[in-house]
Amino acid sequence: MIKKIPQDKWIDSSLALIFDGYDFISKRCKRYQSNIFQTRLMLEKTICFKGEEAAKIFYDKTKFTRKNAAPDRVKKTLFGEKGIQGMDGDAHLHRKQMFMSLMSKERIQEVGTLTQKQWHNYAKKWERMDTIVLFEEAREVLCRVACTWAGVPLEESEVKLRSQQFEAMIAGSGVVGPKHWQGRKARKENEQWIETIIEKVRNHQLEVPEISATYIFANHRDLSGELLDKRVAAVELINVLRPIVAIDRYITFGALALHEHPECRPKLLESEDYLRAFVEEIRRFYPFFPFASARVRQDFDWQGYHFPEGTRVLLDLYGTNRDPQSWDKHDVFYPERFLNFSELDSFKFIPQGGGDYHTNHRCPGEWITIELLKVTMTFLIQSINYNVPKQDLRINHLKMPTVPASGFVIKNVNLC
Ligand code: HEM
Ligand code: MYR
Repeated sequence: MIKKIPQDKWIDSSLALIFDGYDFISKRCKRYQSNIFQTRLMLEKTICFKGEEAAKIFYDKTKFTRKNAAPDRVKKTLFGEKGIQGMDGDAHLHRKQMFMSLMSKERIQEVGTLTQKQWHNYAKKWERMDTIVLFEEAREVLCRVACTWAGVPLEESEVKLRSQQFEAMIAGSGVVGPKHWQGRKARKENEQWIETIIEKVRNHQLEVPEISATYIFANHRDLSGELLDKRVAAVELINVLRPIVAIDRYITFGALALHEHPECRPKLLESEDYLRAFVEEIRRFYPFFPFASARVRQDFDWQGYHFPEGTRVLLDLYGTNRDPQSWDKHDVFYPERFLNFSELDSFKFIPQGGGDYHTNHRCPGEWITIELLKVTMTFLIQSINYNVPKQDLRINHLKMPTVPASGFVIKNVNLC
């Protein structure tokens, strides 16, 4: 028997999404006593669901497609157009391989080492500064790291502009109003910059290392043997640069976690396993990527509910990571939970998506994210002393994406 999916009573809930932010899906799941409900977003019927079982079906490629799944406003800011996020089938597998080829152990270690060096350079500068906003500094550090690692030349005079452009694309994706339009503008300008670099590599005006993303993407051929359109190559290269810069938010959350849980500090230095667990708990606990979107490929039934072809579906990533049905003490920051956690095939821990890296849309940058967080937490504990003055550290859940209000201010920095 087909069960009726609980329906949100409003004609359109787009405004509610903006007002409820990260808690939009969880709040309604609670209201309807259900892990699934139907609503209208941007005037379109949308099924929202959360939890481990929902994530398992969401990553079944026979049931869902990514074509035309992301909202236009997200494509115009965060993702770009005609990039990997909207691809399916063999074309997606082939494009995904291009990203996965960057993720060898050596290359990940390299991005970690670059980050370590940049933190030390910045710390020397901080010793002469009165007040440091970690979120803003991390953005620049990561922009330098991302460009160096990916083979994108970055003039010293450009660092601020480019890091701000990446931030604008990220910050503009989940909001309405001027910030959103700044995000669109930043994407246009950033794409032009990267397109020129792709062109220069192709006509040998610019030499970049053969292992770099810039070289690999500029020379990548699609399944028909054609080079990527230069705009698409730029969109994909930005899909490497921008998310590395986006780690600035996790870093800021990580610094907050260290501040609020000082008892973790000695354990972090003693044990590599604890460090990893702490980093995983940062990714589970703090709100970052709220939902993933897809469309129903063809009609099917799941747990007695009917999913009609073409319907947009949102999977609540944040709500799944904090789902009380999957997690003890779901609302408590408790790194120990990850000491005995097997991530393999887990659909309950999905901060960067779920399923298989090669064949599905799971984030190929998870290892880089983990490595840079490990390096940064170690740096904050081992390499500098600092004070944390009184400030507004609240995390506004209505803002997507969010970060502690003050950006995490530190003072009196000394290199140890
Ligand atoms: C996909 C989150 C860092 C590159 C994704 C997805 C999420 C995500 C939720 C989509 C999963 C889905 O659609 O099912 C994050 C977060 C990051 C991060 C929170 C932390 C800053 C990175 C990094 C890189 C990266 C460092 C690259 C160096 C990508 C790409 C995709 C993706 C290319 C598209 C994959 C596909 O469609 O097959 N990420 N990511 N991300 N991420 Fe990340
Ligand atoms: C990246 O740059 O790809 C990494 C993380 C960015 C997170 C930004 C959160 C965006 C909020 C709205 C997205 C809604 C997707 C359906």
